[in-house]
Amino acid sequence: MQIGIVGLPVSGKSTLFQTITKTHFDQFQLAKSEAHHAVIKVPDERLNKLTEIFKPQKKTNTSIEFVDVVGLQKGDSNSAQFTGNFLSTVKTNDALIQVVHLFENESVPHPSGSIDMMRDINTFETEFILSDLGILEKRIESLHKQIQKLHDDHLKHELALLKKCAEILQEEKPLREVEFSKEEYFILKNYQLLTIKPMLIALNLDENHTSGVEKFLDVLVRTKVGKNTKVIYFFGEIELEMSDLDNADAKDFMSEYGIKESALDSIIREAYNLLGLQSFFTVGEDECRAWTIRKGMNVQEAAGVIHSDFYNKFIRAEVTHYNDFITHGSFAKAKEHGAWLLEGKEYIVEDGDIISVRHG
Ligand SMILES: Nc1nc2c(ncn2[C@@H]2O[C@H](COP(=O)(O)OP(=O)(O)OP(=O)(O)O)[C@@H](O)[C@H]2O)c(=O)[nH]1
Ligand SMILES: [Mg+2]
Repeated sequence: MQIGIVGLPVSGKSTLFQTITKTHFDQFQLAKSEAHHAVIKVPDERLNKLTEIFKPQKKTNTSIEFVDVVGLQKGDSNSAQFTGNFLSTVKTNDALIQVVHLFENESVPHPSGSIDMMRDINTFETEFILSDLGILEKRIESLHKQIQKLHDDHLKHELALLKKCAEILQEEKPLREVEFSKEEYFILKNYQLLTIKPMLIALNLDENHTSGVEKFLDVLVRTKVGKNTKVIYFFGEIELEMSDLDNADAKDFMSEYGIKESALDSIIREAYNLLGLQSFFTVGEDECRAWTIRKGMNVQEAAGVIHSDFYNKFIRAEVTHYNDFITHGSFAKAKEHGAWLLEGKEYIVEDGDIISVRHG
């Protein structure tokens, strides 16, 4: 899974990127015009606990790749200028985090001269909408021409869909809020549209906001947050300072500032929600591992994520939920209590299942 961090100039994108990836940029890296990539391990207390119990040789978390997307032109940000470089880096992400500049910092004033959450979010949305409209209109034109020659039903169907999307965008509505069928998504995927991507709005606050955050959230939730959009907030500067501390010190630091959840934790939680993801585990003496899959996948599909052979030669799967395993203390005890089950391929995996695949 790849998540792109986007936003207007000096909103705190690189600050957030460094915080969640525990990296530190020097001036040279900050000025670089390419995107920065980093893969982070998704922290999971349950995996830690399983590792304590099984003492495997290896522990493997699932991972998320974050991209600090650069390429927005600095200076006049009344209208953000999307360069080709920016667009090509954004297009490939599964979801986007939009950072919004709400911190007051005299040495880093907001490029537009004032702090205004709704203005910034709307500016950004408008640019995304215009970019998508540009792509769709070009394709609609060429489809018209093709259909005149070919009279192909698939193309007609596609044309109707693209026209519907263009109309929605013209009403200034992002496509992520629209309910599409599976087939429609499949067609639209080819166009790598921006407004169809799930969006996490991340409000970058300063220490004066540690109480009263609700004020910002209320406004947003009432006016802006439709389907496939979530809002989180973080304290860019404070959390960057904190990112070097070990867990215990970081907890103290957070409670000192009244910060309830770190940026990384809230981003992972909401990104999983937005993308409809969940984790399951495999355990053993050689490795304890967390795997990420989409909600609704059956156990044969989940087995295929581990290895394609497990999918092809799937027989059954032993399934015990993490909570039951912890409650009963072992698979044998879980089995006595009916919490260890042998499931067929139709079984729908639940978040936290511990799975062992039996295959041919
Ligand atoms: N006081 C304060 N300063 C912040 C905060 N977040 C970022 N800054 C400062 O704002 C400046 C810009 O932050 P960056 O993270 O580089 O912003 P960016 O969005 O990556 O900027 P560009 O990539 O240049 O568009 C830096 O000097 C940060 O130290 C914050 O929460 N509080
Ligand atoms: Mg930056």
